[in-house]
Amino acid sequence: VYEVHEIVVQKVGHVPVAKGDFNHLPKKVKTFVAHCVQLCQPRGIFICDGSQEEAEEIIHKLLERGTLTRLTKYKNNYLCRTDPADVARVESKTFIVTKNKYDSVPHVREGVTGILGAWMSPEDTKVELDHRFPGCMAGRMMYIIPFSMGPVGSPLSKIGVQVTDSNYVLLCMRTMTRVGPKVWEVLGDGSFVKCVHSLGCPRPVQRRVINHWPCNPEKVMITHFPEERKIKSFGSGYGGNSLLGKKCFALRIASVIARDEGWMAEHMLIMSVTTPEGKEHFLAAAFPSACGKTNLAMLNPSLPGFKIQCVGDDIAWMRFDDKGVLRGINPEAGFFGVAPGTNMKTNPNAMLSFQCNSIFTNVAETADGGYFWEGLEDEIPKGIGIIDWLGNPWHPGCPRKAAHPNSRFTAPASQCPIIHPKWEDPEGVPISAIIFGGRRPVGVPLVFEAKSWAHGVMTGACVKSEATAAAEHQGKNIMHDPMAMRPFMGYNFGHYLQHWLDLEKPTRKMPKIFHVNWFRVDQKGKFLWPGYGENIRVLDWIIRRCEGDSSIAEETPIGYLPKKGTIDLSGLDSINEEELFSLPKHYWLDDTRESKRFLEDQVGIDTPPQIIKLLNEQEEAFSKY
Ligand code: SAT
Ligand code: MN
Repeated sequence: VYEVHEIVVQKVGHVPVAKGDFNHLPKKVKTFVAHCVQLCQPRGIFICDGSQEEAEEIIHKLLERGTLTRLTKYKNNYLCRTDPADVARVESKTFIVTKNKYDSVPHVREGVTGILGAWMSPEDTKVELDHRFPGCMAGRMMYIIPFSMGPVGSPLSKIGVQVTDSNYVLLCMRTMTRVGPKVWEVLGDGSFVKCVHSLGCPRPVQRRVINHWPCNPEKVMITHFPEERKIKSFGSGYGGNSLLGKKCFALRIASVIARDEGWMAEHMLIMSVTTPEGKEHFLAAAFPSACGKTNLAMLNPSLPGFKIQCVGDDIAWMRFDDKGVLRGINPEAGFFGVAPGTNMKTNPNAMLSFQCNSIFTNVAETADGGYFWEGLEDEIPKGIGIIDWLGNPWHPGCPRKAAHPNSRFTAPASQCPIIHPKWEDPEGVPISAIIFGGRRPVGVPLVFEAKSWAHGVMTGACVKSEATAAAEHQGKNIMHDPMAMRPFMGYNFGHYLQHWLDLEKPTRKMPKIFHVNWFRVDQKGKFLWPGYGENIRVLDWIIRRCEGDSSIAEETPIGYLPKKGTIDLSGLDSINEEELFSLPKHYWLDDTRESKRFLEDQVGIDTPPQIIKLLNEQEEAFSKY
């Protein structure tokens, strides 16, 4: 309920303010909003206050229109089916815009297509955006969302303001970030990241709206202006394309801010492990999208006496404090996790996080008003009717997938039963180790430890993984995904590697760096490692290394590997340790040369010489291995 006189009196240009008080916004925000209004021509302006009533109002509207369906089995859970043409991040239409091309992307070898970010010139971008944004919100409400990445007011946090014409996006932003008037207070005259998002579907619509999900797949374009700390995203309402606080701000723009200010914005979970002796360690881990970060962050340990707590499942902002300790925060406030595969066995803590107040996008629905996806077969009533993510009847054994492989749950992090009591600590938590990983069916052992910080940076630069459904890529090919940041780089990847190398200082306690691979298979294609809760056995070894146990590791050309018998395998049968930890000489010779070629092709003269030197040493070591 808003005051009637405001509707009548307050206008920005010709556009009425439907909710909120425009005059009380910080000056820079007013200028920004006025510019967006003039450009996008919405029918009204809705200044969000983050309140519960506001959420109810938005949910009501979305239910009425049919974008959301209530999942009656739970309290305040909703299902959303998107246009099937808008289901994942669109990497091919994602650009970084800077005056100088090589601020954004490395010197790629002639004739090779760069994969570490795509640059567009300011001139070309202007032409593209001028074809899209003018009048793009006609007939739609423009929501103004003040949000904080990280606890509101924390010295490690940053503020953004997103305008969007999607109330689904507003609803998700409320879960994924911290939205509310307190943000205006903290912001004051300060600067903020400007986030402009439109579905690209002005009314009257030109394109048939499918599933009550307006979007414009043919014209999707996601542009980042790191120099202006600005993001403009058009045409998609899904995930990383539209929740601009997430990958666009917290990774692409923040990595540039981090470079300038001497910290790190990374695609990493943060978790704590408390050992049976009661010692707690915080770990940060980077895996490509849809490789099990959420599962690891909320691991349910199979070994007795261990306790896991979750700080974040996707993004870490980390900074060395004045004592030289690396401190990390989770800039997000919610989980946007992959649904398929999640069940009470693989990730009970995630399951318990989304029993209420959550949104499920592109999952299937059971006849009793529950969610369903691949992996929940044993957790739904036998024989119950199922409607798939496209709205068609579905039954077990049906060749089609019930849920889209990139279907997601959006849940408040505070609802996670093992959320760490310090997850909102403005100081962040001290990071003991950084872990890289990917889906590597052959050659790569379960775990190894880098020989030094620089060697760990090289290890991160060589991360590869099987493609997943998180973006538009097809098939199961192995893709390079250095530092798990390939789709999220905000600046020249060579400069980024140099930034990592430069973080090492004698006064700093550099975290140890590890690489893990839960996905190695045997000759028959069977996984060699059970994964999930059993991964605690690997974390246990990692922690003992962090505590300085030198008796459990032996040096190899790729780093330190566990000595035989030093990973606790008690209670597990038929683990083929030999195969799980083998370092096939020819595989690694090829792999090392391939990694070098990758850097030569993709990063060229921007590659820090130290990284090449370490790879040369590795190659030489394997040739004698
Ligand atoms: O769509 S998102 O980018 O938010 C999810 C992911 O790919 O990790
Ligand atoms: Mn991610």
